[in-house]
Amino acid sequence: AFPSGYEDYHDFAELTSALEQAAADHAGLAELDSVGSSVEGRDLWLMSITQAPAGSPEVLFTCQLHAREHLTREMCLHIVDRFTDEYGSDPAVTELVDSRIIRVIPSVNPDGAEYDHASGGFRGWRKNRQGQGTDLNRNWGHQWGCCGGSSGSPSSDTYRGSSAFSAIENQHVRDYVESRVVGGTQRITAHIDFHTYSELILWPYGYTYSDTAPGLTAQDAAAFEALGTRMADTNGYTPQQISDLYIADGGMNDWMWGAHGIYSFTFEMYPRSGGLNGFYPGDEVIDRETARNDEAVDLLLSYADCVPRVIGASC
Ligand code: 0X9
Ligand code: ZN
Repeated sequence: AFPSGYEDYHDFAELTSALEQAAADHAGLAELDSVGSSVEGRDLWLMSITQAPAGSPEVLFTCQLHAREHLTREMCLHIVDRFTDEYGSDPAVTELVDSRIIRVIPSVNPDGAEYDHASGGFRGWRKNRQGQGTDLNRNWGHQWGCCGGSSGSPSSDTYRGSSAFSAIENQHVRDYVESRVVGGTQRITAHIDFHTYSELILWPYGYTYSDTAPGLTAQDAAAFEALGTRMADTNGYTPQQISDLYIADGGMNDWMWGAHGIYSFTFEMYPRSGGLNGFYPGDEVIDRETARNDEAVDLLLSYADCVPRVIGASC
């Protein structure tokens, strides 16, 4: 369990039961799988939700690459709950579930998360639990370690690992994403990686300040900006390219776009500002701050057939 004042957050056992219950309650609509095990042997859960024909556009939501960003696990659980519980009653949910394949990985870093809260307080832990820990958002294989946006010191909070994909958890998520290349086409077209905090919507690249780069044309950048801005209009976050924040190399969005052409965003959730405490809002904010992203999530799903449609381009 989480410490007092945080009881509504789900620890790993509670996450596992909640997902198993959702799958049992919604057989034929939601299916629970694991993409592999963490360093310490916890399942990296994957919930798939759909009533759409095979071959429909797939959208991936990932949460908690960073251990202490506990609100993001609740965000992914909220997505699971909404697209299962509201199917057949909420018309927007129903239409999306009937036409999209929704994939949710609620915790990419379950070992780090458990370590963060297991003592009864919070440790401010960010990385996974492999050796001194690797920053799972600096370990992806597109321009890994290229540009001063990560650290080569194992003790650093932004340690990039010994090589791209040295982190076990990233290997499993990478293999899963690669498995969605079917007949030469990547089925996943769009993605949100949830983080906390700062209330931002971010898009590639993170490794360079340039707005365009190899594999990122002016039209691609315009589509990212247009959809990022449309989503930000719904939740009040600030939309910007990742590197407008700071240079980060080896980030998940860069690989998802650079290696797979997936329109991949980072959402930095509530709060807008704060120190270390910003990672630990009480559980009373969970409902409000997860529901806050409903419209943005729906917008991404609705454009998943062809994201460039957002700027009037075709696919
Ligand atoms: O630095 C990060 O990894 C993210 N911020 S956080 O405070 N949650 O650590 C920003 C990530 C930007 N995204 C990529 N570089 N892909
Ligand atoms: Zn983060």
